[in-house]
Parts: sequence; C-alpha cells; structure tokens
Amino acid sequence: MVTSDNRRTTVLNACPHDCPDTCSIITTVENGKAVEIRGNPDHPHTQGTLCGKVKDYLDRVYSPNRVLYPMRRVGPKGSAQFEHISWDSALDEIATRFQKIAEEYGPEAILPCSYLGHQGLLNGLTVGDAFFNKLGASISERTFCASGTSTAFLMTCGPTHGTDPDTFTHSQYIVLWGCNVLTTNVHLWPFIREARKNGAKLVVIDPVYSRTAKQADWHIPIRPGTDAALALGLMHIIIKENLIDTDYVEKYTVGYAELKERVSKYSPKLVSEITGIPVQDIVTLAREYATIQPSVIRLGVALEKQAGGGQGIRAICCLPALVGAWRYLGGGLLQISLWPFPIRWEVLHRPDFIKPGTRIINQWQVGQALNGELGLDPPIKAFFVYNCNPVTQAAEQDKIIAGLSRQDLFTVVSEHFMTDTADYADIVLPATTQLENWDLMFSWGHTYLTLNIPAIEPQGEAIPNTELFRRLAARMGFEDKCFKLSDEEIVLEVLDWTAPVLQGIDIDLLKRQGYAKLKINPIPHAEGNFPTSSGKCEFLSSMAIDSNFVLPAFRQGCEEYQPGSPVDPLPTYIPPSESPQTNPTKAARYPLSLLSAKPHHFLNSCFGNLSKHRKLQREPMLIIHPEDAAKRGIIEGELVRIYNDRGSFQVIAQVNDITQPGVVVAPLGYWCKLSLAGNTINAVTSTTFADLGHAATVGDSLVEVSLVR
Ligand SMILES: Nc1nc2c(c(=O)[nH]1)N[C@H]1C(S)=C(S)[C@@H](COP(=O)(O)OP(=O)(O)OC[C@H]3O[C@@H](n4cnc5c(=O)[nH]c(N)nc54)[C@H](O)[C@@H]3O)O[C@H]1N2
Ligand SMILES: Nc1nc2c(c(=O)[nH]1)N[C@H]1C(S)=C(S)[C@@H](COP(=O)(O)OP(=O)(O)OC[C@H]3O[C@@H](n4cnc5c(=O)[nH]c(N)nc54)[C@H](O)[C@@H]3O)O[C@H]1N2
Ligand code: SF4
Ligand SMILES: [Mo]
Repeated sequence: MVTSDNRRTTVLNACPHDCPDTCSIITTVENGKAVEIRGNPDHPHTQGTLCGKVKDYLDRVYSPNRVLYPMRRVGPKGSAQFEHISWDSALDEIATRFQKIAEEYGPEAILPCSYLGHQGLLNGLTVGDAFFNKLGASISERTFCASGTSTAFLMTCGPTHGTDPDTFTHSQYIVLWGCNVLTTNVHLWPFIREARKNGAKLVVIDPVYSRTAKQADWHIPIRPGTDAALALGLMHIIIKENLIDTDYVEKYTVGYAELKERVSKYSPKLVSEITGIPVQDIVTLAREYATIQPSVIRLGVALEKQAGGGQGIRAICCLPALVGAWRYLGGGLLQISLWPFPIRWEVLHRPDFIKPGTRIINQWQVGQALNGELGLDPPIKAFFVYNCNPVTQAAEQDKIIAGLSRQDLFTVVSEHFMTDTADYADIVLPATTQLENWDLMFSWGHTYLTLNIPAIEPQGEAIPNTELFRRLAARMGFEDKCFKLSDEEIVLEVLDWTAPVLQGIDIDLLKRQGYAKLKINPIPHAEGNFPTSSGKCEFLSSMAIDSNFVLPAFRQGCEEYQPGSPVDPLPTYIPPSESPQTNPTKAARYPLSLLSAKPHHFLNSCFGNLSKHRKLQREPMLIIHPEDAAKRGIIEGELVRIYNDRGSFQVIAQVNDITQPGVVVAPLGYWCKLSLAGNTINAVTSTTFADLGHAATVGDSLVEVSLVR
C-alpha cells in the first residue's frame, strides 16, 4: 500500500528501534518532506498505534542537531569540536589509517563496536561484519542484550518462537516475569487486556512496583537476582502436590527424575528466605500457575543481568512443560520471537572471511580493552562505532571515557547525533534514519516480517550503514560480490524465501502491505516437537556447555570458544554476586542493590537528547525507598550521589515505596553531557559476566547513596 497524488504520498515504514514491537508505520510525505508519521492500522499486532517515543519521530529526523556531514576533530578529544569535511576525505583518512595500523600492528588492532541501534536486517546487527571480517579486525562479541536469556531458552526449548503473542488473548493466567510491558513492549498490552476481559489473571514478578505491576491483579515483589530459587520452589510444590501433567512430562521432556531430585531441596520455607516472598504466596502461585490453563509466561531481559540470571531463565523455561501449558492455544512461554525468521545470517556476516583464531573481544569490556587493562597484543589502535553508544550503555563508563581519550587511538563514529561516544571521535560520519533508507525487519516481540521503504531523500550527506560499508570496502579494494550488492538486492538475499514459514510471502506482498505474518503453528508444542537435539523440552540439558559459550548469532558465526567452567545441566540457583545476603563485606560499605530500568520516554539512549522526550522523562533520577532515604537524611527532590569502587553519578532523589528497602532503581538512557555531574548509571555497574551467554551483571551492583551538599 503506497499511494500518492501530486502533492501527498504515503509510504510504508518500519520502526527500526531495538524494541520487541517493530511497528508498521505509515509516513505521509508532502513535496519531499515527511509531514506525518502514524501507526499502520492494518497491522494485526501493532494495530495502528505508535509509542510516545516514536510518534514524534519527525523531531528526530528533522532535528537541527542531526549529524548531516562527515566531520573531523579539530579540538582536544572529547571537546566536541569538529570541522565539516567531504566524504572523500573522510573515507581516505579512514582507509589510510586502517592500512597503516594493519601494517604496523596487524589488523586485529582495529576493533568494531556495534549493536542494535538499528534493528534492520540490512542496516542492523550484522551490517559491517563482512567488511571487518575481510579486514581481519578483532571480532566484537555482541552480548549487550538477550544473549544470556537466549542461551538459557535454547538449552531448554530450542530455537522456537514459543507462544505466539497474538494468541495471548486465549490465556487464562499470564505471568510477566521481570518484564515491564507497559514501558518496553506496549503492543503486547492490548492482547493481555483482551485476555483479562475473558477472565485471565495477570501476575507480575518484579522487585519493583513497576508501571505494569500497578496494573496487575497480583504483584509479587521478589528480591533481585533470586528468580531461579522461586522457579525451583514452584516446581518443588507442583511436583509434591502432584500438579504435573504426567503424560506431557513422560512423552515430551527429558530429565524429569533428575529435576525432581534437584528441586526437592527448594522447600517453600527456604525459597521464602531467599526471595523475600511469603511462603503462602509461593504456594498459591504454584497452585494457580499449574491448574489455571492456558497459562503463559512472558520473560523480560532484566533477569540475565544478574549473576545467576541464565540458570534462572532455564528454571523458568522448564515450568510450562512440567504443567503441560504448551498443550493449549495461548499457553507456554514467550522469550524472543526471533528464532523462526529464516534469516541467512551467513550471507550478512560472512564467517568464511574470518581467519581462524581471530581474537574476540566482548563489547561489555570495551573500557578495559581500550585502556589497556586486558593486556591485548596488539593493543587496540582503531575503534569504529556504529549502531551503538558504548559510553552511556556499557559498564565501567570511566574506563571507556579514559580509553577514548587516548591520543594514539583513532576513533570513527557513524551516528544521527553527537552522542557522548561521538564526542570522542576523530571522524564522525552521518547516518540516515529509516525514513531515508530501505530495510527489512524481523521482530523479537511478534511473528511478522516488516518492510521499510524510503519515504524521503537522505538528509544532508547522510548515508545508510549498508552504503557506508560499500564505500569503505571499495576504498580498501575489496572485490567480493557482497560488497557490491544494492540494498534491494540484499533484501532478496537475506532471507531463505523457500522456507515453509514464508510460504505465499514475497517482496511484492511486502511492498503492497508493509508486513506479512510468518506461517507458524499457533500451538507449536502441543505434542512436543521442540527443536532441541532430543526433540523434547530438556530439563536436563544436552547442550550443557561451558560458561564461555556464546551463541553464534551474537558472535558473528564464529563457533570457536575457549573452554571454561562447565554449566550445570540442570537448572540451579546461583545467588547474586553483589547483595547484602551474599556479599556482606561489600554490603558493609555499599548496602544498596542498584537496578536499572528501561526509560519510558527514551529507547536506550536514543531520544535522550530531544527536548520533548527529556521533558517527559524528567531529570535523571534515583528511586529510593522511604526507609533508606530516612536513614540517609534524603528527601524527595534532593541531589544525591550514587557510588561504589567503580565510580559515581549524581541524580535527583525520588523517595517512593514502589521499590523495596535495600533496592534503589535508576532509569537508563540519560546522556552524560546532559546529566548533572557528567556520568550516568553505567559509571557504577560491573562488566563481570553472568553465568550464561556473556551477559554482564549490570543489574547486580551494590552502591551507597548520599546527599550532595
Ligand atoms: N520505553 C522503552 N522501551 C524499551 C527499551 C527502552 O529503553 N525504553 N529498551 C528495549 C530493550 S533494548 C530491551 S532489552 C527491552 C527490555 O525490556 P524489559 O526486560 O521489560 O526491561 P527492563 O526494564 O530491563 O526490566 C523489566 C523489569 O524487570 C525488573 N527486574 C530487574 N531485576 C529483576 C530481577 O532480578 N528479577 C525480576 N523478576 N525482575 C527484575 C525491573 O524492575 C523491570 O521492571 O525493552 C525494550 N523496550
Ligand atoms: N546498566 C545497564 N546498561 C545497559 C542495560 C541495562 O539494563 N542496564 N541494557 C543493555 C541493553 S538490553 C541494550 S540492548 C544496550 C543498548 O545499547 P546501545 O545499542 O548502545 O543502544 P542505544 O543507546 O540505543 O544506541 C544506539 C545508537 O545507534 C544510533 N543509530 C540508530 N540508527 C542508526 C543507523 O542507522 N546508523 C548508525 N550508524 N547509527 C544509528 C543511535 O542514534 C544511538 O546513538 O544497552 C545495555 N546497557
Ligand atoms: S519504539 Fe517500539 S513501540 Fe515505539 S514505535 Fe518503535 S517498535 Fe513501536
Ligand atoms: Mo536490549
């Protein structure tokens, strides 16, 4: 559906943000200028609404602060003083510096850094991989998000879409487990609302009385990082009270006897002591969850950011099979719905270009890598950032800034805006927004493909990421065909169009309609059929692997990994690494657990610089319980400093009992240079890995808070 008259055209777009909803968008263009953006009412999942962040998207596209031309640094590093240069001189300088560094130190001295700032198959996660792999650069292991959750889910259920979110309307018992749907996954809410109209009960398990918890029938405040204990405790009760679906367990699961033995020690009393949840609530939750069917669990991403988050997710993923919830339409579990999209990742990231043994550097550890703490040989001499903003988003912020300040580091940043990271660049390159380029979007929150057609000409001299790497490849003399494909050719290459889930779907349909639903089974595991190696739900994991395992999708198809300590093949409880219960020495100095929350009006750090969004999100803040505030003489609205050995940041205190005593919460996404003391939450978080998938324990940090006088 693309219509036009002489003056007005409407074009079908897709929201490119790192959000599960991937909304289908209609953009109205008048005389070459986008004048309106709205949700596509025909899209069955996103149903014509856009979130508050993106309904003002044109403010982003036409912002006077957008980066529109290539620029070269003229002032000291970080001073944000730049001069406009031509694309030719920018590309020449990059190619020359890269060649010189490669000759002197070897190409591994060059480190790319990217994530899902753009989520499209063309311009997103893997754009640039072929280029950097051909160059022989160090590989950036991209585990900012969902790698721990996904590893755990795949170990248990295999790469399945799980419960189709469109079928949530049929659920009778919905558990949102560490997921703040009303902020982070808003288009799931109408399906939950419909289910509740049909009598469903909504349960939210969250340490915080979140926006979503406030709307629930039952909010269960849990101590952070103790979810595995709760899930094991629920299984203990379900087994003891014989509430299991014996037929389902016998036919479609592996390792029941071992699981039964494992959960036997997680009595309601012990679980209550660990989680802080009253015994009676644990028992009620187990009974209701097992007996009210169809029951469904929606997993968020926060859990993986705890020391034992991976095993916690493993334990939760066992629950639906134990009670037979997978038998029903609307029953089961939704992790991320990405898995059935027939994406030809190898076409995008070209693992065949990787020289065996090329070193892998995890993106959470970028601060340590840049400032020499990892003892890398060769050291990092060039850093190339696109689709991400490590200064605000990765942990150990002070180390990243120190690394980026190095005079001998050559940094290139491709961006829409002068972010905290871009300020430290030697060369800044202008990137298009999705209104200005092609893309094809998968979704990690629903099962529709969505096409993005350019609506307007690129602003200034901005180019899509695809074009950036075509130009760089040409400058470096790379001749392979993949560096010469046009965007429309890539659209045709990136999917296996013959896959059964794409039956009846082609590019013409996508151009007409903007979206197409994958042909998936709405009750995928009614009779087992789990895509694991046993074909069953694996309580006892056959993939039981070592703790350094990272899924190939997060490691650019490079399947080599260093053996580490083995992962328990049964779900288990690993306590938080930093909590008063498990680390009393540290807690004596830093007694409060710090959680980060996704900001309602920003998308990670995107929109954190736009005035409308900043006004709505309000000033950087910390939510602190009245008891903890009183102990420190803190009252609402005062400036406080949050600190530990890693660093500090300053925000305004919000004294509120939506959090528990001992737990403080700070929203993410504020920009350092727009914050009160030049730092944000990631100044105090840790890069230590959680138990699975090289997720970082950024949700597992002890801090102290004091008044700034
Ligand atoms: N508005 C908005 N939407 C977004 C984003 C955004 O920045 N802004 N970011 C997008 C991205 S990248 C992602 S990954 C998703 C994330 O989506 P979510 O997973 O929903 O987001 P979080 O805010 O990280 O965590 C959800 C809830 O988990 C709770 N929580 C924290 N620790 C624990 C714990 O130990 N146990 C339990 N049970 N709960 C815990 C938090 O209090 C929070 O309310 O959101 C996406 N959507
Ligand atoms: N403490 C703490 N830290 C966290 C988290 C947490 O919960 N707590 N959450 C983590 C999670 S879940 C995630 S997903 C990460 C997100 O971390 P990032 O991926 O770094 O997220 P953003 O801040 O959105 O940065 C994306 C950047 O890409 C730019 N961009 C957008 N489109 C394009 C494009 O087409 N081309 C180019 N070149 N650039 C573009 C945007 O302008 C933006 O500056 O943060 C992680 N960090
Ligand atoms: S950020 Fe998410 S909810 Fe908002 S428009 Fe984009 S996909 Fe939709
Ligand atoms: Mo994320």
